[in-house]
Amino acid sequence: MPDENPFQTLIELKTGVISPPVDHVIRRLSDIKTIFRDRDAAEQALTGEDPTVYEVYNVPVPEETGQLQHCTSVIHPGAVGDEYHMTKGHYHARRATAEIYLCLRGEGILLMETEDGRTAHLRMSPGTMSYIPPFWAHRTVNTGNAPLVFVGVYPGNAGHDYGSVARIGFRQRVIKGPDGPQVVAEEGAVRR
Ligand code: S6P
Ligand code: ZN
Repeated sequence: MPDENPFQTLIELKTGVISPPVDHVIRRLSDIKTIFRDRDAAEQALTGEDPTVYEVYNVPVPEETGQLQHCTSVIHPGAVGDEYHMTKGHYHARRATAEIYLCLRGEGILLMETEDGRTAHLRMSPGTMSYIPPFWAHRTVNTGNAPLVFVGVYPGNAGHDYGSVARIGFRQRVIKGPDGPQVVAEEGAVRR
């Protein structure tokens, strides 16, 4: 029997802010500095302010099979050394769960990889709807000068596994090249 009522939220397309107010996660550089390859540049940046790298607005939905989690992510423009601002990146804890990203604003690159070593990336711009299949880790990179704003929708029971990415790292990075953003293979061993 249905025990919930339909409901609706409103996304401000320019900022990604959802109303009425929902769970709001703020990731500052000090929280995620180890994900960038140029640790000196990260420490240098932290001698000044502690910039907000990205924010997530999560509509609260039960973490159960059958539900659909949905949220906006806002990655602020900027770089640490020659590497663009990006998310921590994760696998879903329940690996066999997919996700859709609908880009509302900005320019970016969605990096993906599997535990058996496959890699992929997709460009994001307003209107692109990217499909992250089950079993693919995902990290999003803002390669533009404006906030990268996108909607994510994924199964209610997916959960998040950050530990695997933190241990192993991503096999690809996005850096500033002479002709714009470049996707490069991570140097050296995969584990670090
Ligand atoms: C959740 C979805 C996004 C990310 C968000 C931040 O499954 O993929 O909402 O949570 O973009 O990235 P991260 O890697 O810090 O969770
Ligand atoms: Zn996800």
